[in-house]
This record gives sequence, structure tokens and C-alpha cells, in this order.
Amino acid sequence: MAVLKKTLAAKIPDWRQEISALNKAHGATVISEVTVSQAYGGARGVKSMVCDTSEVPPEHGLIVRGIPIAQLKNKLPEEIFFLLCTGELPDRKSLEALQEDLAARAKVPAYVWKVLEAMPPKSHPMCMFDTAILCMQRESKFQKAYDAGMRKDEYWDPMLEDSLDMLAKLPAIAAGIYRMRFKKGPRIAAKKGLDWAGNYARMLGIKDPKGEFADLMRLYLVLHCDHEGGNVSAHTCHCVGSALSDAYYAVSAGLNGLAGPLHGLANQECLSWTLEVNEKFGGQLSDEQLRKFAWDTLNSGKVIPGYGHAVLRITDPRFDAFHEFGMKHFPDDPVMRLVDQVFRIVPGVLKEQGKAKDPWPNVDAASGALLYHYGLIEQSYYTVLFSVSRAMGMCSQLVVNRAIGTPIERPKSVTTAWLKSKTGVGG
Ligand code: HAX
Repeated sequence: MAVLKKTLAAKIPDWRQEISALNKAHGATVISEVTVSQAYGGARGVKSMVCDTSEVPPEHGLIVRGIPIAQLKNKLPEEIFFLLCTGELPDRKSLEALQEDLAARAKVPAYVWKVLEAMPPKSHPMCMFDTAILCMQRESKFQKAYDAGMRKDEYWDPMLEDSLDMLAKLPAIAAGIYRMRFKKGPRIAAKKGLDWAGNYARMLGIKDPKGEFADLMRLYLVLHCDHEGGNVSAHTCHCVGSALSDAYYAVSAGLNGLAGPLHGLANQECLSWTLEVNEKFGGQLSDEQLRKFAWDTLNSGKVIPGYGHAVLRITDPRFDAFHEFGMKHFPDDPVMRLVDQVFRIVPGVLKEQGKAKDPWPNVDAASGALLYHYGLIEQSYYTVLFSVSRAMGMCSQLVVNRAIGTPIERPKSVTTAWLKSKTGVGG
């Protein structure tokens, strides 16, 4: 049995026992209350689900299985996936075994390319990526085992199989979409022995004489890996998966949510905003001009992309990691300089406006400038990069949820009439 599966198989009985004991002893303990505003306000802050792969304390940012993301930024994405699933980092042998396993599963079925080629030429890369994942549903080992009558306590095993099969193929699919959609020439084959992110960088075909772009890809795929359970994409994936839909259905559903401008698409919007500023002022603008431009954006009813967060109340540590990478490798790049200037000015503007609860940059505020620097300039593609990484979080959450037997999700909705009667409005 492969090491990842073996590690999980050893841990799952303890997880089940721990949760069952907690539930038995404290099942009736109240952990959250819900106000009328929260019922209308996207359930913000309501604690009503469990996610053990990662957490996001508002004052600290992403913590993966107990380790702050800043301490993981030099790891490989494959190590992060192992950590997300099991709660421990792999040793060298386990990492190599996982890499070999992924390489053995990496071949993309030919029909995926046919489906993508049949899509209208101006299709959004996210729509192409989600379609590619969804059309592979026929490969699902979970679905086949379920149809054959698998026991409930075995669900996690084919869920892990589907996850590995899917994750292994995502770099090739995502890179293939990039080359097809933006007319970059034929697909580039993976190289044997290269890591998951290194191969993704290679297959994209971006010129990379110093290997810096591959390093950026490694960092990018680590930083976006997971962000606890309640964000739109993770929550959607969890909800769909809770109906025992397989990983192909659940992950593509989650990624459709990531494609929204308030969520993953913000990285595309963010760079557009930065470039708009850069172009308008010919690459040279004073802090005062930037402040005014930010106010103009707010006064026209738009958000400043890359700033604010539903949970965080600090500068996102993932932004810090990207900012550090850019300032280290190309501090004089005009777009990077502008990102840095926006970071100095925009939080003050948002604080002065007083609406955003979090005036600080999130993960999307710098990533686009880095990609742009290396020549990956097609902004509509950026959320696909995010998706390749976030698929690791979604898959690990699906595996863990199958392992601990999470039931179908079904919160209760109420009507406005019910809320009025509950609060005594209108007699
Ligand atoms: N610019 C302008 N206004 C902002 C703002 C920003 N960057 N961030 C929040 N606000 C506004 C909200 O629109 C809201 O206004 P209304 O009361 O008029 O509706 C008010 O401030 C309160 O919002 P909040 O409670 O602070 O924030 P929410 O939890 O409702 O929303 C968002 C969080 C991330 C969606 C929000 O901050 C936003 O729209 N930011 C810009 C888009 C963005 O960067 N999204 C990416 C987030 C990270 C992510 O998920 N990546 O995938």
C-alpha cells in the first residue's frame, strides 16, 4: 500500500474514536449563536462546520495542520498535500513515493482534449478547466466502488484514489488550456523526475532561464493550497461531496465558486486594476494621485480588488510571502513597485472610508504582478493557477470528511415572515 494511504489508514481509527467520544460527551454544548443579521449576511462568523485540514484565525492567517503558512513557504506542494491529508509532513522517502505515484497517474485521457477543443474559442479558462475536471467523472473509482456496494467506513479509500488521479493530471490539463486558449503552440510534455509544480511551469512554456518562474510556481501552489472550510469554494465542494458525489463532481463545483470575482477571480481583477493605474499615470504616480484613484474606485461603487477579507483582520501572510518574493527578485519592476505603493496607501484609504472590516491586502493583491513579470500576462488565466493549488485543499477535505463519516449537509433556512414573527415585527 502506498505510504500516504498507509499513513491515513493508521490514523483514521483514532480520528473516528476521538470525534465519537467528543460528540458523546459534549454533543449538546453550544458553540455558536445566529443573529438575524448573520442569517441575511452570508452566515459570516457562524461556527457550524468542522474542517481539520487548516484553520484561519483572523489575527494570524492560514495555519495548515497546526503549522503557520509562513513556515511552509519553502516546501513542495506534494508535501503540503500529504500534510493536509494526514496532519504530518512526509519524510523524504514518503515524498518521493507520492511523487512517483502522481507521475504514474498523470496521463490525461484523450477525450479531455477533444472536449476542450470543441468549446467556443473565447471560453473563459476557468470554464474550460472546470469542464475538463467534470468530464473526467466517468473515471471515478469512488462511484464504481459505491455502485458495487462498498461499506461506509471504506469511502475514504476510493475518494483518495480519485483525488490522486485528478491532482496528478491537473498541471497538464491547466497548462494545456493555457497553450490552447492563448495560442501558444502545441502542448509540452512533462519531464520525468521533475516535481509537480516544476512540471507545471515547464508545461506552461514560460521562458525560465534561471528557474525563478518554477520557484514562483512552487510557492504559488503552496500558498493557495487551502483556507479552512467555510470559504465559497471549499464549502461548495464539501456540500456537494456530502451528498456522496465523487471528487470530480465536488471539486469542479467548488472551482465554479472560485471563479467568482469576490473569491478567486479577484487575482485577475486585481492585476487589471493595478495595470489600469499604471497605464493611466504612465508608470509614475505620487502617493496623492494613487490615494485619489483609490477613492475614485470606491466612489464609483466598486471594490478595490485584493484588499479586504471575510475572515482575516491582518495583512495576509500569503501576501507577505509573494511581496517578499517580488521585492527580492525584481524590486525595480514598475508593476511590482506599484503593488508596493498600493500596499502603503490603500489600507489607509479603506480605513478612512470605514466600511471594510479588513483594510489589509489578501493573497490576490500581489500574485498577479509576479506572474506578469515572468511573462504570464493573460489575466483571465490566473484563477486556473489558483485552482490547481486549491484542488489539493478540496481533495484533502473530501478524503478527511469521508474518513470521519461527515453526513450530508443540510442547514435549515427560514423565511423573512418567520424572522418577523420570531422578532415580533408587525405584531
Ligand atoms: N474595497 C471596497 N469595499 C470593500 C472592500 C474593498 N476591498 N472590502 C470590503 N468592502 C466593503 C464591502 O463591499 C461591504 O460594503 P457594503 O456594506 O456596502 O456591502 C463592506 O465593506 C463590509 O464588508 P466586509 O464585511 O469587510 O467584507 P465581506 O466579508 O463582506 O467581503 C470580500 C469580503 C473579500 C468579498 C471583500 O473584502 C471584497 O470584496 N474584497 C475585494 C475583492 C477581493 O479581493 N476578493 C478576494 C478575497 C480573497 C479570496 O477569497 N480569494 O480567493
